[in-house]
Amino acid sequence: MNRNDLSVYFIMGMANSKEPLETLEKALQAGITCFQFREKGENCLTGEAYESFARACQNLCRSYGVPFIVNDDVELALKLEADGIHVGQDDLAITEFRALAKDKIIGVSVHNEQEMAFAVQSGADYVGIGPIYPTKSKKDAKPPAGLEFLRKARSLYPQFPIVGIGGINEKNAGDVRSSGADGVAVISVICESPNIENTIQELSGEK
Ligand code: TZP
Ligand code: ICP
Ligand code: MG
Repeated sequence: MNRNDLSVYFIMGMANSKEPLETLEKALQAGITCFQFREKGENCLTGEAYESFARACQNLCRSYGVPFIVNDDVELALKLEADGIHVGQDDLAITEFRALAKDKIIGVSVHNEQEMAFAVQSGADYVGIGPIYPTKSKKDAKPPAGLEFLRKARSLYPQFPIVGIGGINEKNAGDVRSSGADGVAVISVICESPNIENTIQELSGEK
């Protein structure tokens, strides 16, 4: 994958926005470089509604030429021919997904050197490191880890695509980048922004 695709990586599901498709379109217009469909939590969609919401997000991403990544649900990723999948440590083994989807992007959440080494060896295309800062968007998130492991990961893997996640906003995004991340993965700072265009410019380091 192109490391630039991680620059401003927007993640969203129904739970994160009152008007999710409008929010996604504004974010695409403003220049997000990657999107992850993450339909989780209480009252999340299931069945046909889930699939058609996913397709609507995918169609928007397509029209802006932005990669559409599915969180966790390998079956959905394959059915929709998504551009990739993002998995956690307790989800399907990376090698199994690779066997099913040779050309797809595979992202993996990692929290320490051991998990990172395993993801890299297994053929992941990028890793997500976090939560860097406290987050309200993931109930079962691990305690915030700060920038230390991110710096370490970058020093161990100078070229490997890495995105930081968790509590990232306009003010701290620069610190995440200068600690080695190719980009920032965010939910709430975009979903709750009164000015999505401005927020995305600031996240991208252009402002
Ligand atoms: N994984 C680690 S933190 C997180 C996920 C999915 C949530 C990030 O959301 P926010 O609102 O940008 O902190
Ligand atoms: N990193 C990314 C990019 N996405 C996630 N859902 C996660 C970590 C937990
Ligand atoms: Mg998971």
